[in-house]
Amino acid sequence: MGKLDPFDSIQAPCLRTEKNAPLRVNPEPLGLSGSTELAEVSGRRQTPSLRPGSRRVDFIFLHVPKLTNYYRPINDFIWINFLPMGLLGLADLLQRHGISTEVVHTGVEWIEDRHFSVIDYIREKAPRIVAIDLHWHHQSYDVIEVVKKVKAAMPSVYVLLGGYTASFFHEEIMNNFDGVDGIIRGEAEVPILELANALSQGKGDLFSIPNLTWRRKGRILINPLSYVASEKELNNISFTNFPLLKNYPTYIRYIGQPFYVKGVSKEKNFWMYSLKSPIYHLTVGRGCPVQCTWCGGGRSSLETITGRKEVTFRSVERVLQSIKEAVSYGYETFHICFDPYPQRPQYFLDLFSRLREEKIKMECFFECFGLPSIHFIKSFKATFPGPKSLIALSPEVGSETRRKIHKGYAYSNQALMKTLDQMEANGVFCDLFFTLGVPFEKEADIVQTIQLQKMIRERYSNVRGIRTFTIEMEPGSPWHLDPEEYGVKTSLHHFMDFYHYHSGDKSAFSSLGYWIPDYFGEEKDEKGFEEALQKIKCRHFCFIHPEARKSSTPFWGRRLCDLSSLFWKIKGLVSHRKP
Ligand code: B12
Ligand code: SF4
Repeated sequence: MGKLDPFDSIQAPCLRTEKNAPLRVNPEPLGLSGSTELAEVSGRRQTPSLRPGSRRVDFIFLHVPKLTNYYRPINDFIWINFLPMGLLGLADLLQRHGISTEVVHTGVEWIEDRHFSVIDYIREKAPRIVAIDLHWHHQSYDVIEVVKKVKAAMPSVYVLLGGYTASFFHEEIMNNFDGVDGIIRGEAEVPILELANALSQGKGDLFSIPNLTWRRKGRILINPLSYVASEKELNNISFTNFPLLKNYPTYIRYIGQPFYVKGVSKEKNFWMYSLKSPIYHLTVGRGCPVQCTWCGGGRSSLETITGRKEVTFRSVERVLQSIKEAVSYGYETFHICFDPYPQRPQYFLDLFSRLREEKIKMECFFECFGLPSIHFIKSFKATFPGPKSLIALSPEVGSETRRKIHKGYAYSNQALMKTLDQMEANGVFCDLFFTLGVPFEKEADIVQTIQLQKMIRERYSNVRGIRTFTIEMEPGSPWHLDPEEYGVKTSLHHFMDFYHYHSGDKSAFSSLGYWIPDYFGEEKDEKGFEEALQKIKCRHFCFIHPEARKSSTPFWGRRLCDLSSLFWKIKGLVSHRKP
């Protein structure tokens, strides 16, 4: 810890006088990010047991998904079921430093026991800190409701939030919800450890804790955003201490999609809606060097939200170790959504070569941020020859002009075809992702997307799925920061807008949070825009398929949607007749 007189460090210009006005605290002069050493991690460890005879824990992480959602083909569902990929790393870090820690996923608990009370559970465990991730904006309402309940039941518990959405709206959240004691913005390893240590020592002054927004005598204080994990620190984090997560076998086996259909059992969710292979989200590194217009995690958004200015990779050996550990917990496929330099694949060539050397047999779902090189394609095939492995490409739209505006790593349709040819020639399966309803797009552009999809479907037998999703308004993305520049209208500016927006059963599959006034020329509001887009989506882009790995043509997709809807209606009638 730096030896700093905390009171010297308040920046004068930010000393606003009104109550609740935030104070910004000066950067720690000694270089804070190195002040707490993250202990070395070696191999797979057993979870240290709690104090003998004690059922207490010091620290509870809660993951609270959005519990109420509706979409016609799947009826009611739970959304945002994946933990933030860094969350188990935080829990493990605390546990390793002698702070007994547990992670509770309220969605998993709902699956296991419909009567589970998170408040009773926390009361029984009597932690000093309850930390809730508010990473995805969809969680906004549900997380705050849990905050209110925890604070009402246990006023002395320190309630902490973190994750991208909490980070972006930190000041507004603290101003509006007294129950939130602190928010760690951006990356949290060193800050969370320092905070947990400070609170356990009864320290009230938290000036030296990086990235923390906190309360002191009725004021909100904003410490500098000075901690971003270095390569060394990322290498010292263990992301696979699953036993810290309550009911982790259920998480590993049954949380295979961000959505979980409420009306059927976990086994049926697995068989009907998942990819039927437990999928591990592998942390390869952090950061993105480009900025897509819709993304709240591109270069400039990350700099604002987390202070990260560059891309950092974990070492190949550490990633390999995570993979081995994930396999030992029953994962069969790993998902990589980190591809900062698509045309410079050396890191992945090295990683794949080590996987081959170690004879690790897993499937891989790789989301390419641009187009993969031929070396990557060949190496991918050699490493993942299995039937479930694939490379996902996201051309997003058929129009090259629109693609160039919106996508960080844009490419021409010709380059896309060439890549698909190479993938087909090497026997690599592919999933394609598209969107519609983006700024500057016109109805005529949609025709280009339809034609491109049709051509790909006819030409490439290795393309297993073509899926089209609408995009949502993401906090901190370029459209969100400057909707006018993009000709977009939105009601989602502030945290409170997201909070109210997500208090109903709006579904991420059909609600966008914005509308574009001159897109069709007739629609006058968000609802009209969404309905018009949904009609086009159903008619030209429906992809639902009885086999979650595959996608249908729109004609068969619509038939399945009608059938599913009938199924839910009958199921509803039958269950209502039950005494
Ligand atoms: C990899 C990734 C995925 C992966 C893995 C997700 C996962 N399990 O975390 C997959 C593909 C599965 C995915 C899915 C989705 N994603 Co995503 N994803 C990303 C991506 C590309 C990288 C994320 C990353 O690097 N994380 C690493 C870091 C830094 O975060 P972290 O380690 O998990 O957490 C750190 C901090 O956030 C913080 N923290 C996290 N939790 C907590 C809790 C507490 C208490 C504290 C104190 C701190 C804290 O500390 C951690 C360690 O330092 C980002 C874009 C980007 N470049 O950032 C989008 C992004 C995060 N995803 C986004 C979205 C919208 C989604 C989906 C909703 C998309 C969809 N419609 O399906 C789903 C949601 C899935 C779910 N939860 O069920 C948005 C989120 C925007 C927002 N603010 O809401 C982003 C920003 C992209 C975008 N389009 O804008 N995603
Ligand atoms: S490539 Fe685009 S969508 Fe992907 S993380 Fe970077 S900015 Fe976001």
